[in-house]
Amino acid sequence: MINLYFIGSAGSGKSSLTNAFFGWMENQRYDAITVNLDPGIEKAPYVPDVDIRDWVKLDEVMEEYDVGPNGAQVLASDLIALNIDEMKEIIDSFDSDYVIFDTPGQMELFVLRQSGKFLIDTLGADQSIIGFLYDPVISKTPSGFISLMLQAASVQVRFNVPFINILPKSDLLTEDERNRIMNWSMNMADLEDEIHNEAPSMQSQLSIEFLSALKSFGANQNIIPASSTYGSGMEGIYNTVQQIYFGGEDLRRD
Ligand SMILES: Nc1nc2c(ncn2[C@@H]2O[C@H](COP(=O)(O)OP(=O)(O)OP(=O)(O)O)[C@@H](O)[C@H]2O)c(=O)[nH]1
Ligand SMILES: [Mg+2]
Repeated sequence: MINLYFIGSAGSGKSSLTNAFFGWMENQRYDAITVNLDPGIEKAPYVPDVDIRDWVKLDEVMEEYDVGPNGAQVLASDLIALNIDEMKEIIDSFDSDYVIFDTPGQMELFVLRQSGKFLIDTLGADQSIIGFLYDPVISKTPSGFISLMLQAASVQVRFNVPFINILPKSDLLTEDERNRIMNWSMNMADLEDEIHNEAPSMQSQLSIEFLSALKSFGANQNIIPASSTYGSGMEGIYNTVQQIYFGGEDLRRD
């Protein structure tokens, strides 16, 4: 069983990708289920097989604890931890090859608070993989892309499980923009050149320092362009996950 977590900033396309990737797997007759971990999700584009809202609902937390939406997000993410054992039992009962997790909109709650790490560890860190979503609009500029690389690195440090980089909503980018971003993810030297070409500033100096740290961290790893709207990139994601866990071996179809 592989646990695949889609993590990314608010609105980066996690829920849509959960839906698109699950749909693709189903089409290929692979065995997968979806788990919604977002207690505040209003309308999921898919019907989750396991839903955190069966235990914790954001609007109920707001009412019960008399807190606003942001306080409720914090509380809810801690409350999730209390229900993990029960959730694990249900997930296990599906005995599925792939479990696709849609994580909460507020990425920092899942990444930085104890509950996210506790959840991944309890459900099995040694069978987990994180798909990190790079917001396509932010990724267009060198400094934006570097900021996202830093964010990705901090998620990687936090969870310490295999990691893949995804460029979601790639249909919103021109082919040139897409190629440029894909090249940056592989060739940090090109990214550095672009920053050197900018007018020198505090920001560009910082970007270069960060890049050098990212280089020694080994952050250059190719990014997989995907579009949930057009269903593209799903095979790339699947092949990369299989490569990491099974050396490229295909799943048996049912
Ligand atoms: N053009 C395009 N739009 C997309 C794609 N995927 C998602 N979107 C749109 O982007 C917006 C956010 O998508 P979601 O899937 O809800 O993103 P999310 O990361 O789950 O959002 P939160 O859970 O609120 O943080 C929605 O309006 C989607 O319709 C895509 O591949 N292409
Ligand atoms: Mg969502």
